[in-house]
Amino acid sequence: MQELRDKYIQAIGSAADEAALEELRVQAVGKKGEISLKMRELGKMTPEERQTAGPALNALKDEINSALAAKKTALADAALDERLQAEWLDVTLPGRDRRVGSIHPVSQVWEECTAIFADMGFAVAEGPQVEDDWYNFDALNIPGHHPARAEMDTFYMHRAAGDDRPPHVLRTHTSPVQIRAMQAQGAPIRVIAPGRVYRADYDQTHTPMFPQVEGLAIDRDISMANLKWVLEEFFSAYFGTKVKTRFRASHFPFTEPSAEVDIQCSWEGGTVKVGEGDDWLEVLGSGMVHPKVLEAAGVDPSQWQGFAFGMGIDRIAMLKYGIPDLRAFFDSDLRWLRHYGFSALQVPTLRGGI
Ligand code: 2NL
Repeated sequence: MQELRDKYIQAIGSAADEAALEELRVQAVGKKGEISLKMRELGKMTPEERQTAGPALNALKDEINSALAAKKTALADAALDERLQAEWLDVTLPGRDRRVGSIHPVSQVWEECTAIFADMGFAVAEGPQVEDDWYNFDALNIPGHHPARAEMDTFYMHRAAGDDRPPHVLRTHTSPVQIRAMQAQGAPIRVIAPGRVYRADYDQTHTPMFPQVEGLAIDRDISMANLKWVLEEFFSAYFGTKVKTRFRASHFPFTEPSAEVDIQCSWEGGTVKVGEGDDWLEVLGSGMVHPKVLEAAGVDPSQWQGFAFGMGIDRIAMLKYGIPDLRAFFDSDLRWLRHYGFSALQVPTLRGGI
């Protein structure tokens, strides 16, 4: 009996896990376990033998059962301790740095413009940034000898010796996109062409790449009056307040007549406010598309007419968000973006609201 006890107490003490413990329980006190079998043998004993063996077996059974229960608790505690060791968390550690990013203000303004013009029925057209000089100049009524070609400070692509294809340029405006759109879909057409344009010009107010949006509406009887309405509607939606426009006669080779467009503003304490006051700020060029341009794009000028306009996006982004220096757009430091109130989670919405 003592041997039996020692065997089980020792085995229970060194059981590695609950499964081993269960196996021991079955072996010792299970229905066909060693102790149960011994209890069954009590019947064959003499009353005297039974009197000592009975209580001893019962006591052994109790002892083993409580050893099993104690070991089970010890195993569970050990398992919990192990988890607590492995899964601890130091809540006093500083948080991990989050990567921060933001949609560039120019991209946001592009989105805003796209949304506002979309409301007025304009689709977005896109095209190559490296253009054939026919699309960038000739189709726009700017022939080879025209001073505008020189004025535009064009970047020409390198040509290998013997390559006699027509010159390619970095587009100086997004007008070629609209020429391509007219060739592809003909008239009537209403598109805007947002995109990067390039001119070899670099100083306080010019960067060699700048973002532009051009617009084009061609139909049977589109007029300058429609142009004025579309632009006032656009600026009012973009700045979130009624904005008057002023047209001044101008000249572009691709429009006739041509007009420079100013928006109403006030100048006070060195800051510009759009949509109030008696001052004017030049923001875009526009006009009625020249018949030669329509013809070059495959649109019959005796049947169709319309307006076009072009504006720099950096200018109107600076005006809306109070950014004083063009160079901020090319800064990779996010602090200035935060300073002007741009954050990663702000997404442009319709009608100029942020
Ligand atoms: C400016 C002036 C302008 C256009 C762009 C245009 C496009 C086609 C036909 C005719 Cl396809 N015109 N675009 C017209 C007038 C002015 O831009 O100062 N932009 C910054």
